[in-house]
Amino acid sequence: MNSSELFSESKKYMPGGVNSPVRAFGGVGGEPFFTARADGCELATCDGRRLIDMVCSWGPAIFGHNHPAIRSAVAAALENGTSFGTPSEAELEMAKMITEMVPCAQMVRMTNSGTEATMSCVRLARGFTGRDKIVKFEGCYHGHVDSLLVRAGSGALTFGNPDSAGVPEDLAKLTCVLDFNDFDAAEKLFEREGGNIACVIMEPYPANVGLILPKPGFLEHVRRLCARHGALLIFDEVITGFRMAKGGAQEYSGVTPDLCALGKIIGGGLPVGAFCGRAEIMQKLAPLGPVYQAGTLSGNPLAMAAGIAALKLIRELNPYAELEEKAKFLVAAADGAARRKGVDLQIPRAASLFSFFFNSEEVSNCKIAMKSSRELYAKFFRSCLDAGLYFAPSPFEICFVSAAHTREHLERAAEIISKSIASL
Ligand code: KE4
Repeated sequence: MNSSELFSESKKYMPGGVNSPVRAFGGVGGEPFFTARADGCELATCDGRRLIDMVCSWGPAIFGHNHPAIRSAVAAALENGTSFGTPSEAELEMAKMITEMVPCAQMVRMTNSGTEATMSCVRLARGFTGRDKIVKFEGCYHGHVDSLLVRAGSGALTFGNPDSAGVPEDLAKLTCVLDFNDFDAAEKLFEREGGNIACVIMEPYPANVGLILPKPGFLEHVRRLCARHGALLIFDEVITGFRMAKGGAQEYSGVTPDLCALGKIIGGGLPVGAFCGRAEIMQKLAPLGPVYQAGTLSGNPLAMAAGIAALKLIRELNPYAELEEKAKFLVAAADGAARRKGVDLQIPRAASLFSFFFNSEEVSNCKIAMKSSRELYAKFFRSCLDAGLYFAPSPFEICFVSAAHTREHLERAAEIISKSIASL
């Protein structure tokens, strides 16, 4: 079957025909393609097309798809079975690597997704502080956790339900929402509620409304407010972890949180999340402490093998300077084309992360991001896709480059980007 046939059949069995909403192309219109296989920076679709992939499975494929080192590590682990439900050596190796590479990590707990990781961080912060209120920033997406699906980003924003149905009002009211980069609002909230706040959870570089850059001093400001009022600072580094630098956004910014959620890259493409932080906090977790958290497949041997192989590649290749140069090259191509065309296009970039806002205003928070033209993004997306370049099917996501994007891929991508912008 081709993608269209697969999609219409899939819609009979899966809501929207997908297992995750953003994949349905609702943010850009049209029908999604189905992928048959992925190698390096290319996707082979069920329609016989080969696409240059700028989504990279939403972040995990930092070394490209189907990397031989990751594939062989999983194959070797498979010889020993798929799941034990007991402690295994690979979990120890993964925990050691994370504690060595992530500045805040003194102890680690593995999960099966980023959502589980952020959910566990919030519960742990509430258990550690004995407080109920939590703080997040509008547009930040932390997975589909009830208490965090409040003015959330990513697919929640794309589909116009940043406050998801099914979240009880009595729960949502414990979540205070601030505008990102609003120093005064954060200060005033803590003056009013400081003693009741268990934690602030934030994407240090929000990447689920498109990319928003923290203003100079903002991360430090939030860090100081938390310390002053006895609240924990949680960095959701599911995207930025191991993506911006070996030590993620906390290395890149120099700001160290109390807890950190991880995912994506640490799974090497298999389902993995993790959370980590100060030992005195992590030791509140069962079986040592009163905060319960668990998972049948947490630390799964195949997922550990894939993640360990990915982290070994990071140690060996240190890809960050190269990834940043690739991002700069594509940003420059898009910026030049937009100026020649006379179209308003903001392209924020930090390390190798970047996104496109068709907007005349610099985007410093979610409200400004929402003023961006969805129509122009959809036209840009479709034009690129028709020419063989796949960007995220939503204006509220970001672009991911990989170590597998060659000079030829980048030059082809730049050419497609330029022509697509010229055609708007
Ligand atoms: P998962 O539960 O999807 O593994 O992770 C949730 C999550 C948590 N925190 C951040 C900062 C995230 O970006 C995510 C998930 N990212 C989205 C894309 N922006 C995953 C793609 C999807 O939902 O299909």
